[in-house]
Amino acid sequence: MDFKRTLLAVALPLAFGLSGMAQAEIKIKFAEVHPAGYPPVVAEQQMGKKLEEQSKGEITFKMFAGGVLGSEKEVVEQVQTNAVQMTRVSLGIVGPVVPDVNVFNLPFVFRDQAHMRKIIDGEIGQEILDKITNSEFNLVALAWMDGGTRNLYTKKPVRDIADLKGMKIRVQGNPVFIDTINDMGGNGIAMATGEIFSALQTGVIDGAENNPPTLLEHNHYQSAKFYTLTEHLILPEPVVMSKITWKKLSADQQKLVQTLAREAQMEERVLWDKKSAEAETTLKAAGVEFITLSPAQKKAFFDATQPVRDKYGAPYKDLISRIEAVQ
Ligand code: BDP
Repeated sequence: MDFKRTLLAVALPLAFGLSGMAQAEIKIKFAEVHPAGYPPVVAEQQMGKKLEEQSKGEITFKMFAGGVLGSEKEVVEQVQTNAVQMTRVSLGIVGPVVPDVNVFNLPFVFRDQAHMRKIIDGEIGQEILDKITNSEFNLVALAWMDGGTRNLYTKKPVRDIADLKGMKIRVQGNPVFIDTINDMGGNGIAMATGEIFSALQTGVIDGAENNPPTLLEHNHYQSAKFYTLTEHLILPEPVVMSKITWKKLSADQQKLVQTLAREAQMEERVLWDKKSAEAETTLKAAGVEFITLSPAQKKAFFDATQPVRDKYGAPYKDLISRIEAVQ
């Protein structure tokens, strides 16, 4: 037995342990597809800062924004294996794995953004988070980010639903969205967020659909100058943690993470409203035409997508009635 080595092995950790800074036990890498400065990114960073402070250094937090760790789908896979510990993900990506969440992915299921916020802040919002947590997904869903209202943006104007006929419109990889666009008369094509910019430029697609901050910050407006206010989707976005990390946390740490994620939910919407208004101004100044639909024209989009609500909403009739009942 090498006595000296044994002594070192015992003495070293002791020395480090006593030398001030406690070693962080939990390191959180947070992946975001959006760039720095984007509302959820800012709210998540604030959450991370509070987490580091309030856990007294037991937890560290680092943001990886701008899609550097991969597409949302790739990131979710990494969170499942704990290669990445946290992310915010669009419900579009979660739907194919946890079909219950598709209730929120149905076109026109929320009356407006205020209605959606009421739902995510209340018991239905918590139920849907729990569905994700209790699924085989290996994630713990902690809170919701507001992802605004999605509208169509295209290279040629869509002033009426008939104008959409045959247009190739990018959607997230979820059959609900493909059917939605197809039923509106377009041609839904699934691809990752990061591929949209060049697909628009090369003409692989004729348009896409998203909120004003994404249209601006992902530079899609450089090719798609017409923004038709269909308001067909209002998608909230869960903040999730790997179950592997979650189980490593003490009860107190779990509570802290949960509380701070919920605070981020409330903080983000203030940033969201500000950013949306700014994005609208900037987009208009850059030559994007915002096309408003008359109630009758908007209803045409609602009516066209009734089959989607019928098909995917059928197993969730009660839940949909409860959503509608929330004032
Ligand atoms: C944005 C969402 C983001 C999605 C993106 C998309 O915030 O999570 O990845 O849309 O459609 O609004 O790909």
